[in-house]
Amino acid sequence: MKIGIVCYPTFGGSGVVATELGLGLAKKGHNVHFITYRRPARLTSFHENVSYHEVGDADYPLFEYPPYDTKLCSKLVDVIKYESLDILHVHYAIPHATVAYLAQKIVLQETGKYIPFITTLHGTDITLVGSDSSFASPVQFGINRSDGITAVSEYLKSKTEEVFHVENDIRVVYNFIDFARFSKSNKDHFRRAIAPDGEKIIMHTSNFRAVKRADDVIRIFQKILAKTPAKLLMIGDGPERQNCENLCRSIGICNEIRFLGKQDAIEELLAVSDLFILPSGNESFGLAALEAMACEVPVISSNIGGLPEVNIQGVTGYMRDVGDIDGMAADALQILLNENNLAQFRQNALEQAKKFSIDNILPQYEAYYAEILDTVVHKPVV
Ligand code: GMT
Repeated sequence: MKIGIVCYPTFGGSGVVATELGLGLAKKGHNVHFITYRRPARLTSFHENVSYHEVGDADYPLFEYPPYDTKLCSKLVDVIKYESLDILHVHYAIPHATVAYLAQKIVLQETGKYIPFITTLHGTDITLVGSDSSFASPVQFGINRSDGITAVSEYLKSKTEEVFHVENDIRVVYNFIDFARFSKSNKDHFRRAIAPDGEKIIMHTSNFRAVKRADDVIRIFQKILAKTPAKLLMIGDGPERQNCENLCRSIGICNEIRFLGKQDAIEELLAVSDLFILPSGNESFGLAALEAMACEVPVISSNIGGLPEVNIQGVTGYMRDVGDIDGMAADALQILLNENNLAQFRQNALEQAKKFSIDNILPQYEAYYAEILDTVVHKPVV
């Protein structure tokens, strides 16, 4: 199949899922074309069957707000026509679903060919931004005009159906993990550098948006630190990072916390971590938690959104209500203070992560593409 993938190129979850999906499909012999405004963060080298089409700037003095949607649409039309795509898969509804619809209509008018598009809903496109009334109409329209819709958890499917009037079935296809990359490796030299006196290593990764509640991580860590020697790795960057740095300075625990910024090889840091904390105010799936579990790191998380579909209470970690810092700290200590307990949680985390192996999930996307292409053959073109 010739597949066009539209995504945000950032370190955020939707971009990671889109890129790993494209690379996985290319490995299986499909031709994959990534279309976005910057090289996707996880597309770091040459891959057979993979092309990248950059959407350029719409730079003209008249444009106080450069019309990215129009530039993207124009690039989509070009790639669909000249690379003879079979199907388009757009990740994150805003603005990709409506832009794909427009491109589809332009190509149909210019060539008579109907190219179906699938929209994958990732989370904040529905929960935060999509339900903001100023975005709602185009998002609902884009969802309903998609030839196929997927959501990354049962929670997100229900939430979308609750917030929008959805005319078609939404297929749940979970986030996935590639064990060829995410599995525990021996990085003892990292452990010695980070925690020279055998301290426990706790980790958080995110884009430091307010929804991630990264400041809760620091407060939970402060309580852990009161009971056992530990180090905290804060990975990623974003709007709340400075506040988090200020918080750890004001409570005087900076020597135990390292802000490492954006990192490419997260798996090497997970390899030396004992616990992962994700106290988000909302999370449609929680890919970061799955990556941790694949590397045998138990998870302390909130019990919100799709997290209960990933983190199993008392088995792979623990969950608490959003903002329950005391509860999360107590659960963390419950795991960390007993080596046998920690070993069991590590093993359980790995077993649970295996359910989301790329080998199980990628064929679900391939089957869905085939199903949509088949439907389109039998659908009257309008
Ligand atoms: O976590 C973010 O805010 C980034 C966001 C994105 O779309 O880039 O992530 C969302 O998509 C991920 C991949 O499907 C999910 O694993 C995350 O749970 C989801 N984030 C939220 O719902 C907050």
